[in-house]
Amino acid sequence: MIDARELVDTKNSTQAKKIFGDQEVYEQELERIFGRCWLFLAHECMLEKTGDFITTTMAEDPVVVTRHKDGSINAFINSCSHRGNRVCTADSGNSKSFVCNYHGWVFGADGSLVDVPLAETCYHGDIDKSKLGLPKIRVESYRGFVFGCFDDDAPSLEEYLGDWGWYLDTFMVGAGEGMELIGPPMKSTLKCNWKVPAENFVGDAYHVGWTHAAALEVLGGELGMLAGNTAEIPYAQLGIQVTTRHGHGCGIIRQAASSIHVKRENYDKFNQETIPKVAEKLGEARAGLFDGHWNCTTFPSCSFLYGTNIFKVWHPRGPNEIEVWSYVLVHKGMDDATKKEVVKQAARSFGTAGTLESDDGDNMVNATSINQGTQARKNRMSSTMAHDYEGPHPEFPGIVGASFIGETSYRGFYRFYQEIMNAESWQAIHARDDEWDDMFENKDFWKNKIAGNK
Ligand code: UNU
Ligand code: FES
Ligand code: FE
Repeated sequence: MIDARELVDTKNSTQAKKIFGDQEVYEQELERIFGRCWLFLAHECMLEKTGDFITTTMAEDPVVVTRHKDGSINAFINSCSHRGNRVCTADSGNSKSFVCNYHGWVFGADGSLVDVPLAETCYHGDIDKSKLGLPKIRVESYRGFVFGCFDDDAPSLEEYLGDWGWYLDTFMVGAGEGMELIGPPMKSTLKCNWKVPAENFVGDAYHVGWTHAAALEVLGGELGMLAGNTAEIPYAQLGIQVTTRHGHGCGIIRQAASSIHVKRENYDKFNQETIPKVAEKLGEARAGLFDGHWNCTTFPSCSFLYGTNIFKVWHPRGPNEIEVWSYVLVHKGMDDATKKEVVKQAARSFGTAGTLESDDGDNMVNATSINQGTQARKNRMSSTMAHDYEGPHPEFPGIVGASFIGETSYRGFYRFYQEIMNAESWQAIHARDDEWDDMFENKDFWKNKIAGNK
């Protein structure tokens, strides 16, 4: 077992370069992170009717997710209890049952074993189907987003999200009718470690003006001014960064939701009409964030850009490879023309062949491989930006950084990474609920800043 305090130094905000490629680190992540956290599976809109199913993976384990006739959503590992072959080979569909391709065992939508060929003649009736169902994975939904968890000791999904739910509600509840995900997902493979895009989405607005400079110059829009990092910009007034108890977090650039859409009339109109509804439902603090552009990661590997509305899951495939699954987020209350506009704009920027997607892919792949050089991997990386410019905020939950460009949410992501990599159990994590934010030492940062602004 690796002591994660070597991998992450929370005091000096550094990480060992080897966290991006080391096999032993990766094996520990599979058990301690992917084996114990809530992982995104699907949206309920993909499982509306009895018998609807999708297949996905939780880390490297293939999983079937189904809508059962009692209305419940079920998930189980896509592996037959006879000799282990897949019981479902489709990406999605509607079916009463799943028949293993190898010897023909038949499973119901709740994973129960319902039929075994030659049960009377060749098993001589001596087989107890009730004991051979597919073991169920915990499934819970938050605002229609369905997650699964292998660990019975994990907190409920709502507790796991914690303060992060307050932020998610801005768009998942604020607009009134909820959100949905447009699939099937665009899929691609990247030769990178899963944490490189996860940390990028949780907290990297720093790269936007540099990595995406050429794209932003072409696009113009509200973020055009970031291109090249040369314009005089009141960075501290344009947004915030957030981290929460279990590593989830975001960066929010105010009034920039549609900034990288080329065609945006419908979406802008939707946003302006919706802001007063958000204020009424949730109050002014969140109404003020509704037309922001958000980069987000729900720990460990579910990331999205609200505004651009791409929603991504980084499925690990070894320490040096991921599958990227990209969906598009839309509001249920949008009319079809607006939904279509949003889907097109999300795909052209951050779909598999998106313009900004390919800017990022190059960085993801290189950061992974160069950090694994025989000598390089002995060194460390840093995430220290603005480490005194953050703290608890009177309006916004979690720990809040002073600008959208900072590394508060990087630090929070790796703080929790260290904690869960070392924790024996979820009980050990709960025991630290009151002290989790000790590393963010400037407790009066916002109090002083707000007093100073008055
Ligand atoms: O590349 C990103 N994560 C990004 C791009 C974030 C905000 C705006 C544009
Ligand atoms: Fe950030 Fe080099 S400047 S990785
Ligand atoms: Fe990017």
